[in-house]
Amino acid sequence: KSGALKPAAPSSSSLPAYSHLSNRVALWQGDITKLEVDGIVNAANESLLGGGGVDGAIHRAAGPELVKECRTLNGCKTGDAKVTKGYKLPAKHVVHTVGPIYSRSNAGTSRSKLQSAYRRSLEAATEADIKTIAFPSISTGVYGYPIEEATNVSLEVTGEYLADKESSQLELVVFCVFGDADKHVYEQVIPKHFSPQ
Ligand code: AR6
Repeated sequence: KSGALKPAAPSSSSLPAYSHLSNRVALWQGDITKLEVDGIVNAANESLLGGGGVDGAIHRAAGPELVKECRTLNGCKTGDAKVTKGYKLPAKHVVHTVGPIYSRSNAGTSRSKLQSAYRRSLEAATEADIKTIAFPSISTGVYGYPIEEATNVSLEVTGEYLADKESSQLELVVFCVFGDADKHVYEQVIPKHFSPQ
């Protein structure tokens, strides 16, 4: 009798410890490319041909097949979203969206474009039969959108979308925060939009 312990499951197949905000919404801190969900959202640019930040991380982890598929899509307008396969990612699909470059003098337009990026991502995910999806904090890096306002937009649009029965096939939306400061902001803003389960 060996008495050996069962080997630990490889980390890629173990479910991350999401902290649930409601039965269909969760917050998770870490690298979005590690998440084993149906779809991860990419904060891309209009070319869809890659870049820095989360876009660069997703393309590196997915491998060169991703940019090949992206080349066939003819870009993506700000506020719109397009779906590809996930290739070497643990996620089956990538939902590429383009958030606005924040403009303080045009804050209303920036806000409606950010709302549209979240809404179109959720719609495109629904069309692709994605049931579990993870979002990074769109536009809040290189594109300069203030994190607190962007967080309100992401939670508001997602809450509205999930309340609509047409979207009932979406089982889980994960907000993936990278840094501690962003996590803190989500924790502050969440109670305005979701009541604890
Ligand atoms: N996992 C999760 N979140 C991440 C990761 C990661 N691996 N890496 C960065 N973040 P940004 P944007 C967070 O700049 O502002 C690109 O060049 C990051 O901390 O990636 O929408 C595109 O090609 C921040 O909170 O996206 C575009 O040109 C968030 O992701 C432009 O940047 C978004 O930051 C898009 O700018």
